[in-house]
Amino acid sequence: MYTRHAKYCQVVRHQDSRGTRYFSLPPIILPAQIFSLHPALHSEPLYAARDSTNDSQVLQSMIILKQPEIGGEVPPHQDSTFLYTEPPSAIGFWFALEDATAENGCLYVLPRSHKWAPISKRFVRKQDSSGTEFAENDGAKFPEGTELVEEPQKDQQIYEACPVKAGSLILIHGNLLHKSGRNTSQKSRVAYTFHVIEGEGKVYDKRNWLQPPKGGFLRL
Ligand SMILES: O=C(O)CCC(=O)C(=O)O
Repeated sequence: MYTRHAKYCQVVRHQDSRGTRYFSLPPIILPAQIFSLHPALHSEPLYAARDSTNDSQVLQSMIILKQPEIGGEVPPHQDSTFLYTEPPSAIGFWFALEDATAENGCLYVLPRSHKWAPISKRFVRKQDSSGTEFAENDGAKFPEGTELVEEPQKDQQIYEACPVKAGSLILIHGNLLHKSGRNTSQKSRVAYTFHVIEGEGKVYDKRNWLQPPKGGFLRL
């Protein structure tokens, strides 16, 4: 296993003895140190994968298929808006199952936005049970100890493409603004993603649109 680093995310690729380059699908136990020690993470430990004692829990998992020519875009968002804990702790694990390029709809991120972009909204169930809505977030807007690390950079909205090879993993901080483009190519783009939250010392909000099954979320 080796790692490749970028300003805003970290990519891990796996190669087994037969030369295939795909992660096995969960359950996977990721070596936490790989995600926590590199300077690309701005010298702060990546909080959700920091160690195995924080009662990490796996929430939704999805296969996201963008079909050739018609695969749609995903608008800019922050994952902690959708998977809110108090304080925020969500982190996305995004695995490319096929090469992802700017042409077939790879991820785009707003570099360093996790340093200044607060979780100002939350996606919640409506109180009358008639559906879901965005609500103001009156709770913590950054993970514990990382509040207002940088001044807000609202005028810097230049997203960077994150093209990766099949088998790569991109870790997405819950505050990081990211999106993905349309698939305008002849090639499909398939990704597998799931999200992890910390259980210890964090409260998974009862208003969140996604609620745990009986017995709670899967524990890592
Ligand atoms: O795969 C995509 O196109 C978008 C994925 C994404 O935004 C996410 O997993 O949070």
